[in-house]
Amino acid sequence: KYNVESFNLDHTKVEAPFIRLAGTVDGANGDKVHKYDLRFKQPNKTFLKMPVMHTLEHLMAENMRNHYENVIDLSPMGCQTGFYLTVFNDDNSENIAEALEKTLHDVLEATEIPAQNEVQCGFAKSHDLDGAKNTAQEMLDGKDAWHQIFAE
Ligand code: HCS
Repeated sequence: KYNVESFNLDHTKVEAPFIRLAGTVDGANGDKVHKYDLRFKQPNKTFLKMPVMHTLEHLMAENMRNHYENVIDLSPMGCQTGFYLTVFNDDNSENIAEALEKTLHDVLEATEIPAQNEVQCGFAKSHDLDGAKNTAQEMLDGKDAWHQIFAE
């Protein structure tokens, strides 16, 4: 049985913000799929409001792929403290940090939200561009600590 890695992480011991390689799955043909935990908020202390998360998801899902070609998916965590980024064949979180930094700068520059319409999105009213920008700035401000996952 493949277990849910996150259920085995002690969320009281981590210190957000951070980037964490959360798991790797070997494909049958030699490719590896890596799942990263991009943690923006401290678990059980703070959280991202849904419209903010949603706008960050749209902007990051679109812009991350311009900076980094191995993206499979970027999706919000249900606990509203961060995102999962799933990629092919790259277990070096430095590369992820580099792409995330560029992507968050794109969020700061954004003038519109990609796919914010009822054809392309399932809850087009639930967005917050200013909130997403504030969160992107906050995440960038914590960049020097992205490599440190656990509190000392
Ligand atoms: N999580 C999706 C985008 C949905 S709006 C993706 O492809 O990264």
